[in-house]
Amino acid sequence: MIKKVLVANRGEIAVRIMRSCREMGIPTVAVYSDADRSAMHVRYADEAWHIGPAPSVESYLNIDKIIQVAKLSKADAIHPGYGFLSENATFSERCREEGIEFIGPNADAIRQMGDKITARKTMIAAGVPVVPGTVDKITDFEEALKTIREIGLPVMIKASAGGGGKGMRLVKQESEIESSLRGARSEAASAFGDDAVYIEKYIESPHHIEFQILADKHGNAVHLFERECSVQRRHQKVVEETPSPLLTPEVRAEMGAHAVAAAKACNYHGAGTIEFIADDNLNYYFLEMNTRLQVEHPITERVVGVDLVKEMINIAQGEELPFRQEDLRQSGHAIECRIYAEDPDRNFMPSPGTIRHISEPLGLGVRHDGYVYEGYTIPIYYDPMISKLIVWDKNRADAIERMRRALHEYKITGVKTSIPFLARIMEAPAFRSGKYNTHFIEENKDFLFSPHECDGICEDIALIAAYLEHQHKLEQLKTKESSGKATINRWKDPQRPAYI
Ligand code: MV4
Repeated sequence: MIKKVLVANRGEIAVRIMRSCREMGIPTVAVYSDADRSAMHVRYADEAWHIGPAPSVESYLNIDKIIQVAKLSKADAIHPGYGFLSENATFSERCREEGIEFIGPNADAIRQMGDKITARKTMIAAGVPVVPGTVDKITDFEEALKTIREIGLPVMIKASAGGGGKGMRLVKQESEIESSLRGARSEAASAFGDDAVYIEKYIESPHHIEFQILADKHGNAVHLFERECSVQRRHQKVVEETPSPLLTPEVRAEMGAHAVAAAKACNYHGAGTIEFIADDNLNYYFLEMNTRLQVEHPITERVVGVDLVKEMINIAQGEELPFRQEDLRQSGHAIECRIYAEDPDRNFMPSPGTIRHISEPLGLGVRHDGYVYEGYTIPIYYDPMISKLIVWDKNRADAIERMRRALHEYKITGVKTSIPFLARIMEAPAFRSGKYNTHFIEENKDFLFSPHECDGICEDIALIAAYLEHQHKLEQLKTKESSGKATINRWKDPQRPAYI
């Protein structure tokens, strides 16, 4: 049994993992950099250890330091969260060598899925549909030309060591093949230290649909249905929802079975995600597997009723999955919005700074996974995501209204945020109809970026006006009190602004 968990991460995900640990009665260890001395995960944990300077390579990516802290603090397991060391095979391996349980898959599965050419081969062998394209890496022009003539233009040249949109080239004409191949290979070599590339047919207007899976160490695996993640900007997810408005029950069941087959094909254990791209006609293909807990996991938790972090911990300590596939159902609809400290009106420039005021949305069907507080300064060194807002309701239309309400309640001043932009997405007819694909933001930019009343700056002005009015009233009351004429209790003043 796991006795103490070191969380090798920061921000909202570190706090979220520690919450499950606390519910399970497992003490937690935080690690933190110079930039995170006053961070929420440091305050939440049962103990916290400093691991180095602000830059990630010297702190949250420093394997030796983290292993050293695990030993000194007597943590017998490490949860890596997402990002940082979460998909680092060497780290998973090192934990095992040191007798520390890595709460995630073993090194072989991470390596096998991290290399996209190997992943494609594994999926083909397991009968999972992959995007038409090459099985082996492509090195020379003649080879590339032959393949491309077989599968037809347009194609994508992708780095085998890439993923998540890194190291990709779209090729529309034969004349572009030579330079794209050379460019993709040298980019892959410098970015990943591996110049292997492969070619896939380009799927026009795709939907990004991913299946959550859980697998234990006894050969049991289930899927927890899908997430639709087609609202993206520069390969950065913005809104996710489940169930996908695109899928039919039949296709969902079929894709789920393929997702389970994919997990079994790499002897997977832990939580993982099988990414597919699907076209409007519901043709779907395996894209890649993410061997970690994902940012958007809470929508699955809400609709399926499972705490994924608890399941990961139980799997790591050798337990069998507590449910079979037929025990799992999707109930209602969940949507997640990622709130970033960035300015949608200035091309999403990062907007680091100090949180002056925050009032978080609450109420029926709302979950807010965050880590910032009033007076907290968002460091420039890490991802600018402030929090995730997750709502649930019985159906999609009601969930959208609930998200609109929650975004309306959410007030942050001090930094610019993507909240007004997200509110606009909830109002976009293309989103509301459910008929959107990965080009949604690009195709709806006129609607999404047109000026409209009371977002951003207007909210700030309203807040300042309410505050000044309140101050003015207090001054009046003070004057009356000092002259002995006060008649009302200032705290019961019905004119008092609600949120000051
Ligand atoms: C593709 C594709 C079209 N055809 N592969 C982008 C992220 C990475 N996971 C794979 N990506 C894509 N791969 C083929 N063969 C289009 C994309 C793509 C995309 C995929 C999902 C969500 C948003 C996207 C935005 C642009 C391109």
